[in-house]
Amino acid sequence: MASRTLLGRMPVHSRGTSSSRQTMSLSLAAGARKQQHNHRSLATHAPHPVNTAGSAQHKVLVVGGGAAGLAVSHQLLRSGKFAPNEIAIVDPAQTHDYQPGWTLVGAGLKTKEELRRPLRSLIDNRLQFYNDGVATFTPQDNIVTLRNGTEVGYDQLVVVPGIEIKYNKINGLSEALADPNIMVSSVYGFDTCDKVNRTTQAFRKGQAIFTQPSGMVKCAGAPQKAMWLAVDKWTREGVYRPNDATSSSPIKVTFATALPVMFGVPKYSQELNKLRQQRGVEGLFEHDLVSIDSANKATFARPDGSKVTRSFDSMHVVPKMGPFDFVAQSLLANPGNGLVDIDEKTMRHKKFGNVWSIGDASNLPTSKTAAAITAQAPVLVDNMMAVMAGQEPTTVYNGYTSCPILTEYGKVMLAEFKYGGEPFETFGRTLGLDQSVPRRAFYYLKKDFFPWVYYKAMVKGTWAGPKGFIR
Ligand code: UQ1
Repeated sequence: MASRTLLGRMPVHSRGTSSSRQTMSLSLAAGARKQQHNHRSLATHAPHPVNTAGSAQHKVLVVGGGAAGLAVSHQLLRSGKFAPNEIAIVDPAQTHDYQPGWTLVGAGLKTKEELRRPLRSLIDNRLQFYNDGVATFTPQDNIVTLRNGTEVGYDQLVVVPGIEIKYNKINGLSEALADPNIMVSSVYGFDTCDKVNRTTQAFRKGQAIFTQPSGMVKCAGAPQKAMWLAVDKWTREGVYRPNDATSSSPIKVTFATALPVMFGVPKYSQELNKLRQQRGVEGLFEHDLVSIDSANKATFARPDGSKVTRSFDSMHVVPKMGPFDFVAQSLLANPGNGLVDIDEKTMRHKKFGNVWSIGDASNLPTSKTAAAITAQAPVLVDNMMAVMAGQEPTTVYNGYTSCPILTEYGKVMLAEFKYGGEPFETFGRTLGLDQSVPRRAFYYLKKDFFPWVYYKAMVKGTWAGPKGFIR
């Protein structure tokens, strides 16, 4: 990324009033109903049971108003090829969170409120917004049925609802998180990310455990970011002594991960394991938290089927995650993992040629991060536009993803890699830096620049990550 692209060139965004938005969407909804009628009368076989709560038709229907949904919708809109309301977004949420910032909330560096926006405020007036969830996909008929019964037809479908945090897959976790007197917290939710900071502040003595589960997670580095920041704080305050961690240190720290290594990419994993050893942190590898038995006891499953119970006084837990049921139980899902089954190069569904996905909900074999979406969204948009124009999808995604790993207050290791766990470093290519070395400049990228550029440009469709600003 040329540094020039980081400067200026901020998009000027004009918005209609909310009343003009309403009038427009009402008149278009009426037009859309007519189209929908035509669409249905052309059907050659009996459709699935119809709830006649309403219907509509769009050129592009985007399921999900998260990082991926907003980036894709606005990039499509900016192509200039769509009339108002030809693109629609479906999402039941009232709010949108900059989730990569939740580790910073856990560290006391930001408030969760400053990372949150009303979702509606992030959606251009020229996009139709269905503020509702999806009940079912019927891709053989090009229909998405909303929870309120509305049937929405589409030419192209983008499925980007993210993945669900499944708190109840670890026994006792929901109860422990909800109880302010139990020292269990998690940066993985809006409700609990600030409890992480309160817990870290209050903890002065005893055994701290930081967990990482088996199975899919978003941002595989976050489990240890939470740990490195707490370790740094406790060290500065004199309650953790890294060089004497097993004997006289008031606090002892354990990283209990279901993985056999610190991180999935060998280059960064090696450096992180060195940090772990230097900092006196016990590594419990292949330990998968399955239950919180009491305020002080936790049980882990081992690969051989055995169980290990450990005492803790404070614990940071990363819950299990997985696809939403409405995705996993649909024809769009990969039968193995329940994620949207797309081609790893083009983002196009393997069976339904007018269905697309990226981000956490997709089965792309790369790490699930907002940074990955910066690279995936333009590929999806290019290829979908090609298909809409009757051409073949030829733009290819190389698997780019990134994980800015906070290793202490003031330093970040900027892991960037592509398919195959191969490092693909922006500042390695441009400046010759080794990004496995934690640096102050990367810390400011993570803490200040990325949150800024996210709301300023990425959700508006004008940011392509390492490629800089796009029109
Ligand atoms: C990025 O663009 C981005 O989005 C705003 C992030 O925040 C979630 C990131 O963590 C990263 C690494 C990028 C990639 C951009 C550069 C300049 C490396």
